[in-house]
Amino acid sequence: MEENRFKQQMRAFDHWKADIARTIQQFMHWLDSQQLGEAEISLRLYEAVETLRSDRLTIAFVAEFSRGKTELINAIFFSDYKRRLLPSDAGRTTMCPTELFYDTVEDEAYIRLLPIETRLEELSIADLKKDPSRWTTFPLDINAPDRMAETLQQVIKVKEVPRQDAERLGLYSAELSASMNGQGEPPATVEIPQWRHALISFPHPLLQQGLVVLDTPGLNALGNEPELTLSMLPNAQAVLFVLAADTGVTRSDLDMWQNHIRGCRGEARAGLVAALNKIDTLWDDIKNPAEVEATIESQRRETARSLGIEADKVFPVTAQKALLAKIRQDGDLLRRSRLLILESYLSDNIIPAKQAIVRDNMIGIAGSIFDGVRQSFLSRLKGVQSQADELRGMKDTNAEVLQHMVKKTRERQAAFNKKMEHFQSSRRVLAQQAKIIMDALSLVTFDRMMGDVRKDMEGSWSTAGLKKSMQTFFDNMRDTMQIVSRQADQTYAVAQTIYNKFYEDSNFNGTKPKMFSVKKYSEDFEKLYWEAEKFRNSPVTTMTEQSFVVKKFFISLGSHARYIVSQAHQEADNWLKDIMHPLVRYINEGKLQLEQQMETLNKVNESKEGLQEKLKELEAQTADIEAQLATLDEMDHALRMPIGEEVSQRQEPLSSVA
Ligand SMILES: Nc1nc2c(ncn2[C@@H]2O[C@H](COP(=O)(O)OP(=O)(O)OP(=O)(O)O)[C@@H](O)[C@H]2O)c(=O)[nH]1
Ligand SMILES: [Mg+2]
Repeated sequence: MEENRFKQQMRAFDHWKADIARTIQQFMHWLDSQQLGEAEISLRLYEAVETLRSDRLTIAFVAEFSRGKTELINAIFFSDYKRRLLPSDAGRTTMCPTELFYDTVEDEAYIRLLPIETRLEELSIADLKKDPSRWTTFPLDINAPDRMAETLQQVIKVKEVPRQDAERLGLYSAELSASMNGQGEPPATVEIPQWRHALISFPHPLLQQGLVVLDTPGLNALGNEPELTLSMLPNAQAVLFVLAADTGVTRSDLDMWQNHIRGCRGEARAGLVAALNKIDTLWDDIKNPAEVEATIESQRRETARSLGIEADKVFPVTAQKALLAKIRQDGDLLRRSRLLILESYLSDNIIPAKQAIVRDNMIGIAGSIFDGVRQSFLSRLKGVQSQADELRGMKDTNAEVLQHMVKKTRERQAAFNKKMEHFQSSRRVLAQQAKIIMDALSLVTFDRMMGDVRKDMEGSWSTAGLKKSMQTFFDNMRDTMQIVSRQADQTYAVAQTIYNKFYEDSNFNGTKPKMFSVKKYSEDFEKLYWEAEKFRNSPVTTMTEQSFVVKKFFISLGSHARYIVSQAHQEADNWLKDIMHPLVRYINEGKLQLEQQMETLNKVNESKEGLQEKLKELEAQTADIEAQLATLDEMDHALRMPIGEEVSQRQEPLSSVA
C-alpha cells in the first residue's frame, strides 16, 4: 500500500528543519572563523537551532463523546501497530485530555498522568508540566503491544467519590445535573475521571519528528478545563472537529462548536477542519454506490450548513473501516473509507502552513544577522578597495603630499572619536527608554497587577465578579501595550537619529535600525478577550454560577496572559539588544579602516617598495573578502530557500544534527 502522505510530508518537513539547523550551525562556525562570533549573536543562533529542534506541530481532536476521535487518531497515525492502540469504545471512553508526543529529552516511552485532585491547586497544567514529580508515570514497553495497550487504558480510568468531593473539584453541579437528568434526589456518590491530563511519550516516527496529537474527552471537558480552550486549542496548528454520520449534528455538537471551537481559530478559522465520521453506517448493500454517494454528499452539505463552514472543509470518513483496511492492507476498503482524502488535506495544508511560520521565524532571527554581517563585509571591502585606489594614485606622490595625507587621516580619526563620544551619550538615552519598555513588560509587574486583580475578586468568584475583574485586567493589558508601543516608537526615532548622524558624512548606507511592533501581542490579547467573553456568557457558566469553574478559568487566563507578556518581553529585549548592532559593527570597521590607512601611509613614507608590498596585501585582502561574501551568500541562500525547492541530499533526520 502507498505510504501515508502525511508521513511523507512530515519527514520532508523534518529534513527541511535539519537543513536549516545545519546552515545555521555552519554560519556559527564561519562567524567564529572570522572572529565575528560575538556572545550575544552566538546565543541567538544557538537558540534558533534549539527552537528548530523542539519545534512541534499539534493537531487537536475535539468532539462530543463517542464520535470517534480516538478511533480516528488510531487510524491516521497508529495503524502500523496493527491494532487499536488507544482505547476507543462505545459510550464515554477517553476521560482526560491526552497528548501524544515524543519526549526527546528523556528519550523514553511512558505515560504520565496528572491526578484529578490537582484541579484544586492554583497552578495551570502548563506549570505542572514543568514538574514531573507531580505526575504518576508508568513506563511503556513498546515491544509488548498488549501490555502497552493495557497500560494506556489509564486514560479511561474513573473513580467513584462522594458528591461533595466532586463538587469541590468542580466536576459536579446540582443545577447542571438537574438540567440534564431531571429533578430528584442528588446522588451520594459521583463518578469522576481519575486523571486530569495524560502525556504519552511514544517513539513513533511522526511523534519523533515533532508531531503532537491531542485527544480530548467529549462531554463538557472543554468547559471543565478552560486551559484547553484558552491555550491548547488556539496553539494547535489544526483542530479537527469530529461529528458522526449516525447521529448527525446534535444540539450538544452545535453547542460545543459555537461555544468553544469556532472562535478559537480567529476570524479566518485557519486550520479548522470537520470530519463527518462513521459514514459506513450509511453504506447500504441494497442501494447502488451512486445512491450511497449521494446520501453522503447531502449529509456533508447539511453538516457544513449547520456549522457555517464551506462544504470542502467537511470530510466524510469512516475511521473504523479505515483502521481495519490499513491493518488488513485492503486497498479497496481504504479507498471507500475516504480517510486518505482527509490525510492529504492535513498534509497539504497544515504542514506547509506550519513550515511557513517556522521559516519566517528563522529568517527573522538568522536573516537579520546575515544582513548585518554582510553589511560590514561590504563596507570592509569598500574600505580596502578605496585604500588600494589611493595607493595606486600615490605611486608618484612626493613627500609633501604624503605629509598632507597623514594630516588629513589624523583629522578624520579625531572627528571619528568625537562622533564616538556623541554615540556613547545617545546610547545612554536609549538605555533609559529601553528600561521603561522592559519594566512595562516585566513579569514582576505583571504578577503584581494580576495579584491586585485577584485580591479584588477574592470572595466573589461569580460571573458578575469575573466581569468586573476581566474589565480591569484587559484595560490594564491594553494600557501596557500602549505604553510599550509609544516607547518603542520613540526609541526607534532616537535610534534613527543616531544612525543618521553617522550617515551624514560617511559611506555608511543600507542598514537601518529595525522597528518593534506590539501588534501581534495586542491581537493575542484581543483574541483572549473574546475567548473570555465567550466563556463568561456561555450557558454552562451563566447557568451554574460555579465559583470553581470561574476560579479555574481565571487562573488559566492569567497563565496564558503571562505567557503572551513573556513572549513580548523576550522579543523587545532582543530588539533592544539588536537595534544598535549594525552601527556598532560599522563603527568598529570604520575605526579599523582608519588605523589601517595610517599604517599604509607610514609604510609608503618609509619606501616605495613598501607601497608595492601594501598594494599586494590589499589585493589579497580584497580577494579574501569577496570569497567570504560568496560563502555568506551561499548560506543565506540556503536559509531563504523557498519551501518545496530545497534539495536535501543528506536525508538525515533533525535528531541527528549534532
Ligand atoms: N460504525 C462505526 N463506528 C465507529 C467509527 N469510528 C468509531 N466508531 C465507534 O464509535 C465508538 C466511539 O469511538 P471513540 O473513538 O471511542 O470515540 P471518542 O470520540 O474518542 O469518544 P470519547 O473518548 O468518549 O470522547 C467506538 O465503539 C468506535 O468503535 C466508524 O467509522 N464507524
Ligand atoms: Mg476517545
